[in-house]
Amino acid sequence: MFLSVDVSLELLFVTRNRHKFEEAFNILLPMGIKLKQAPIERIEVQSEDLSEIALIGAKNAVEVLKRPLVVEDAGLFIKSLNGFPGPYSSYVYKTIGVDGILKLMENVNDRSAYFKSAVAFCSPDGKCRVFVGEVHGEIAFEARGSGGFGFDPIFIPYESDGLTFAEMSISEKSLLSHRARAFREFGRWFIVEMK
Ligand code: ITT
Repeated sequence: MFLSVDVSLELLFVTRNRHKFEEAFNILLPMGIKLKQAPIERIEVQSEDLSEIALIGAKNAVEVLKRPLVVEDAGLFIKSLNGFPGPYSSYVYKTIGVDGILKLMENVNDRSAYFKSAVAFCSPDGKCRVFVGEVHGEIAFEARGSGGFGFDPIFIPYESDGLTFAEMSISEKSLLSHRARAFREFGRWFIVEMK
């Protein structure tokens, strides 16, 4: 689908994760905001709070890049594992991965979980804001699908008729995802702010 929008607002997204970038790009473009990827490493402080992690990352990045930008911190929170891997999702994905999570969930009946995204915006004049989004669902019993990234093959959002995120197209995922909810909220605010 082609939408004719006047793309007049440009903004950096500091991330090395091309999947996150692609999702966010497609969410914001129809709102008239064009993201550019700044694939540099961001500062990731140790915290339980994704908003704090994203905000400190954005404050640090704006000092270096001196341009308006966003940083996103996201994670998967599994109820029966007391919220694990949560803020440690990136490290857990790289170490034990999807199979490791499925192993931890063997014989666990309560499979409820949610993804959360915190998007932090900062501009060089010192203005910063954080926007959050969540999607609730369940951990699958086995990995399914080849789309997406990270824990997508084992996450079934409640609103999806049983499909995992990895079985959806990027636009289907973005109808429901934590990232889409946080970035859309950011976009609505940013458009008004930039007028
Ligand atoms: P940057 O720090 O460079 O932005 P990252 O991949 O490390 O990239 P995060 O710390 O925000 O970014 O991501 C945490 C991990 O959580 C990510 O690597 C995935 O394993 C998982 N994750 C986050 N959002 C996800 C999504 O939409 N689908 C599947 N897994 C996701």
